[in-house]
Amino acid sequence: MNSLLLSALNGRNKERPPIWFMRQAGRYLPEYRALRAKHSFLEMCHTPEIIVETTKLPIDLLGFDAAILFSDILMVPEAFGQHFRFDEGMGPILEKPLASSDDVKNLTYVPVKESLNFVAQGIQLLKTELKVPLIGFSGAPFTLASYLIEGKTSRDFAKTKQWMLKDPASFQLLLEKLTFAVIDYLNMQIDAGVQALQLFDSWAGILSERHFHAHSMTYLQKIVQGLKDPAIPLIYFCRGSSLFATQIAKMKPHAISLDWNGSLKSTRQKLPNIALQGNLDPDFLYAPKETLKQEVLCLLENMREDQGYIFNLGHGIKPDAPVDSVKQVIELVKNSN
Ligand code: 1CP
Repeated sequence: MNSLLLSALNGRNKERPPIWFMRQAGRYLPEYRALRAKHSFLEMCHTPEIIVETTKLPIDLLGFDAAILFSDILMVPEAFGQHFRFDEGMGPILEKPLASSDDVKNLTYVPVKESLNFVAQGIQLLKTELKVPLIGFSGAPFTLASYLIEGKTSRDFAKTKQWMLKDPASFQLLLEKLTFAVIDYLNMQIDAGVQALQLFDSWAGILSERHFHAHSMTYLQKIVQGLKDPAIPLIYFCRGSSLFATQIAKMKPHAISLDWNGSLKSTRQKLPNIALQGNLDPDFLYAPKETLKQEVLCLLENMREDQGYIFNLGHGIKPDAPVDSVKQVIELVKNSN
């Protein structure tokens, strides 16, 4: 069993850093696209055997040190009867986005063991097959709320922010309902056998510092406290994490996944006792080989002998990223001793 990730998450890795990429089980892989040609994205997320097959693709083909469960953050809304569609080239679409405080009051939660049991089944099957740790995940309440309100990908999150400012009570109720579901969902994944968890609060970085505390950190704290096994490490990610790292660390997740705006080295100087993950700009995967190499070596040098460092991108890999660049990065990290 490859245990580099778990050692690093516990700040005790004396070997080379482990490497995995956010969105590693996705469209940049021709083998993913071949599977996707046969099934809709939702069918893939809902079928335990396909969850297993897709999760394993980047491990078997490229040799990452950890697997992340193939699923989507927009499964949790299904537990409230809110089903997203994933149209080709459009991203997620919700038929009837939330529009009033009554819509929030009327959201009824069906426990994940009933509504999302296919995720637990996928994890149980994966456990018997993987030789690397399995990372489970959930979207964080703020980011899930923003999809439920906007109904789709947003550039400025205008509806979400306006709701948050105009009707803070129902916004808070929405975040509380989602927090309850997220805790239940992550605990189901722990029961099924994941060895680490990542919380994606992808869009919380649009908030001011005070609102980031109120609408993201408050709920991160509840989630950390609500997990049934504190030995299962939790990684927190948002765009903006390098700006908010000190605030995030106070909530005591095991690790912060950093975007590429800040430097790993200066974050480490401020925060000596938390694992750090990141933070290659995904656009470097399109750079000439030598440029990419210099950037990766620079990140590795800055974190040399750091016992709590995990190599990753600063955000998810894009659908058209060249596979050869991914292979090059993995090789550089694996030879970095
Ligand atoms: O058409 C297709 O084949 C679907 C493409 C796709 C894939 C492969 C989507 C739709 N989601 C996923 C998988 C996925 N999503 C994983 C799998 C595990 C992995 O390989 O990492 C994970 C962890 C996610 C998480 C996710 N979904 C996030 C958080 C991560 C991040 O990048 O910030 C978000 C914001 C989503 C929403 C979503 N789902 C799919 C898309 C294209 C999007 C993003 C849309 C947007 O930009 O708002």
